Amino acid sequence: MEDGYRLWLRYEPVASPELLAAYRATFSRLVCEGNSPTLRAARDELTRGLTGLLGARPRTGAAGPSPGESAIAIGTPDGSPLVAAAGLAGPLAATGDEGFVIHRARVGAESVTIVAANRDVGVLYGVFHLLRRLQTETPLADLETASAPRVKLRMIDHWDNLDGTIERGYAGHSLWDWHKLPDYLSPRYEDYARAEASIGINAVCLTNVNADPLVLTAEYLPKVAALAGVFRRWGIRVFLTARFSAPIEIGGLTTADPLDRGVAAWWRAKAEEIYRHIPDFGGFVVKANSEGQPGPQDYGRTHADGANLLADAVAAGGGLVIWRAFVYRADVDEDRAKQAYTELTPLDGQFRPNAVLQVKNGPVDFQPREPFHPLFGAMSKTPLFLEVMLAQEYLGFATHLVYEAPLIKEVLDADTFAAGAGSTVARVIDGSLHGDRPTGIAAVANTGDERNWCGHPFAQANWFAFGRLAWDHRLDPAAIAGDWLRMTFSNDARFLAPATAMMLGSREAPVNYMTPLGLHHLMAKDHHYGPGPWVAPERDNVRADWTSVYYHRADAAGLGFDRTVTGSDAVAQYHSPLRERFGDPAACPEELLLWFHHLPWDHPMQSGRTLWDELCQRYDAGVDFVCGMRETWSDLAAYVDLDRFEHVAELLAIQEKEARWWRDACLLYFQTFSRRPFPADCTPPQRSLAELMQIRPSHVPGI
Ligand code: BDP
Repeated sequence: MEDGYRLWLRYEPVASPELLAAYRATFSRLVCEGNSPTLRAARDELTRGLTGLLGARPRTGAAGPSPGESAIAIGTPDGSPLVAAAGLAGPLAATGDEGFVIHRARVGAESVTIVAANRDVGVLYGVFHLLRRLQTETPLADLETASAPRVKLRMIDHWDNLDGTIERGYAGHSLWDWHKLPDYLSPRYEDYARAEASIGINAVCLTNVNADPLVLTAEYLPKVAALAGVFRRWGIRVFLTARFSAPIEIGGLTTADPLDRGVAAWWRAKAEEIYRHIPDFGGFVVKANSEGQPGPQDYGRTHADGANLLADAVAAGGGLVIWRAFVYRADVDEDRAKQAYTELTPLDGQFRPNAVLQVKNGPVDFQPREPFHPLFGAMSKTPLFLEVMLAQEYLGFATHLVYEAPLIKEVLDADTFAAGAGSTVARVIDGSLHGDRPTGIAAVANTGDERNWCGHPFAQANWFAFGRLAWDHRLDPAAIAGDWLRMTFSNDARFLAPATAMMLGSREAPVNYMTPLGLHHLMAKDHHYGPGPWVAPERDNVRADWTSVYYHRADAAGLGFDRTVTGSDAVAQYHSPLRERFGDPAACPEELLLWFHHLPWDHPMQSGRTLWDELCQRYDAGVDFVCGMRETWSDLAAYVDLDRFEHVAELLAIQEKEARWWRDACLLYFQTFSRRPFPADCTPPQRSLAELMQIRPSHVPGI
């Protein structure tokens, strides 16, 4: 049964007879000189992959070739005489610690495909690359390549709690069985690490940003060390979240003041203890003074003081502190979208070299669409990592098919204009704009212990695409979708074209049926599932910046958040020419219009429609796209195994129902302000607003 457990690493037999014959002749013998745990993982993966793809296990050993056979050799010049003799010093020089070269060479009488790297982990990545190329039926002539990652830290952040729940997790419970660790090592840990390595992920933060200090205790560190021990051979370093008040909670101190010497000594000793357990410990991820978490401001200190305290503690071990820029305060009434910039930009230049700021893609919170975070253009002296979210907290959870690569690519390609045109977010985070520094990109995981890892079969594509973009942000979302579909389902062109089109359009669909034209934060309170445009401070007894009305500002005059100079002036946080472009309703991209402007209901749109009519049209377009996905998918039954076909079909039916729920709730609610009829071509809502406001789902996952 195809249950999705194998992800994109299925290694099904190559379907094309010609390619199969060519691959068989080329990869009949496997040579692996060297014997580290990582090299063994690479060798075993290649054996497994070739056996599945070619239907025969490659021969191993030093025996010479039989006529018509050729070999594949993997290794480093230091560990493998064969690789050293292949004369790859030139191309290898450009591939760094993690890159690789795949090259066809003659060695003596034999033609050998060589997967070479400077370090064993590069060999592992090269093997996965080669297997992907074979899975996607690449002609032999196109296999030659040299590749190196563009950012150093490619990280998955788990928001997993020690009790097994996952904050914003929609695919079951945590993969980490803390109770049975360190003695029982679930085989799934290895499968997880393999999957991460296959897409180039080299760092994993195990624990929730809303952190429990327990993970830093003597009871838990051996458990962490056991996981790190499994992950190490797959090139993965482990990070932990650090609760800022841990010195009080588990250290018995009376303060966590970052300038207190006792506190600094405590963190240093704690870091030393961690490094005794995990010599390659990556460092700490920290959420501080945000949404009720403790932090340096509790002692009148700055975020830099806090980050530097922890950075000094892990410096000796070669660790990093990843300080999250997702900070905003309950006691400040500045536009929430502005607060991180206001607080953090004055600190540029004050962070230790091993402290980085991790910035969400947009200034509010992983909404279906946001403009890029203005911090990316404003901290030239501080290394910035990009944080995106794979778990679909604001994208329909694991029930909606939403391919996120276009969203991630949109922010990577966004031009900050920090140093003139071409200063893209990608160039900020890969170090090419501001010079050598730690570089990285992180994603909030969408995995859990459900059999298929991510809940929705298509949610696996987001995990896959993130890894690929983290390795090379220039890749095209369509090409990544194509690879994933081929590896996960089928190489048949009749399947690939419609399925790729469906995936590519699936990002704009929730933007339209949830929050079109720059609207944002319209979801239900707390669990964030389903629409709640009516959520308001008094009505729901919640702070203003956690409500919908704070963000959409609907009134009789119009809709949207005025962030121009007449409003919160958030546009001023962007460089010219963006601040002028965003600040002018005639120049602002329509997809961000209501993010930056409060506009009359009859504001003329590019289509010639009024704002109200356009809003109705966009909500309808979102629903229509989901209906179209259902039709497309039903036409693809012949190419997909029944289990996964039906699973996706049923989830798409839920998605359609929920897209209608979003559209009807939002349009009926906004109509109470616009007081305009639905345009003739808009599908009239089936239920009343009162009825829709009554829907309060219980036990929603992931809180
Ligand atoms: C929000 C989530 C919340 C997280 C927070 C964060 O709703 O659960 O703790 O982000 O990133 O999206 O810290």
